[in-house]
Amino acid sequence: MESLAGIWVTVYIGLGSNLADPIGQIMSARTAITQIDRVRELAFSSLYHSAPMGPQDQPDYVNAVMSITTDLLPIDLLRCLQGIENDQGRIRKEQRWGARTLDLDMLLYGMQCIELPDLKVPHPGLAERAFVLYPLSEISPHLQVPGKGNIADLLASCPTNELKKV
Ligand code: A4P
Ligand code: MG
Repeated sequence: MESLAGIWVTVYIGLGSNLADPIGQIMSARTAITQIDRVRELAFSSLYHSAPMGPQDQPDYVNAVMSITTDLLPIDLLRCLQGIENDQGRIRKEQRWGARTLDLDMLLYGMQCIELPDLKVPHPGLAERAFVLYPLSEISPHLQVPGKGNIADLLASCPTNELKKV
């Protein structure tokens, strides 16, 4: 695996699950992420129950956000995260935003803006999603989101959507 030759970056990852013991899925994913070579955990938010965004005929989600530091390149880290999704029984269906055992989204990679076919960073939905913004601000209350402004302002204009701490 390539690395950025000693430049360690702070990366934020959104975790979500609404199938097959969501809390257990999130905790297993946390362990798996910390076991990736060249990754160290910095912080992990509370777990939150959230109503589904997208199709409503699916269970509620459990969401959390973690920060890590790594010198993996963004695309290599994405492949590692997708490997963990697959290991935890993720099945990709046609339906957009359908139920899943585990979803790992790369929310931020340092202050970089990335526009690759397979990777958009900051994650495109970040600024509108209560289930991302609340846990993100919990672990990083002064965060600046590239191209979007500071987290406190984003939070102030985002309804809680009945988000509840587990
Ligand atoms: N991709 C591009 N940028 C990224 C990034 N920053 N992080 C590409 C991760 N992946 C990224 O993802 C589809 C493609 O996005 C991948 O091939 C990757 O290369 P996917 O995980 O296969 O599919 P998806 O997650 O269903 O699609 P999408 O559109 O990314 O959905 P989201 O935005 O992840 O939303 N409701 C609640 N309450 N809580 C949730 O967590 N999550 C979703 C999924 C829907 N409703 C939800 C929740
Ligand atoms: Mg996703």
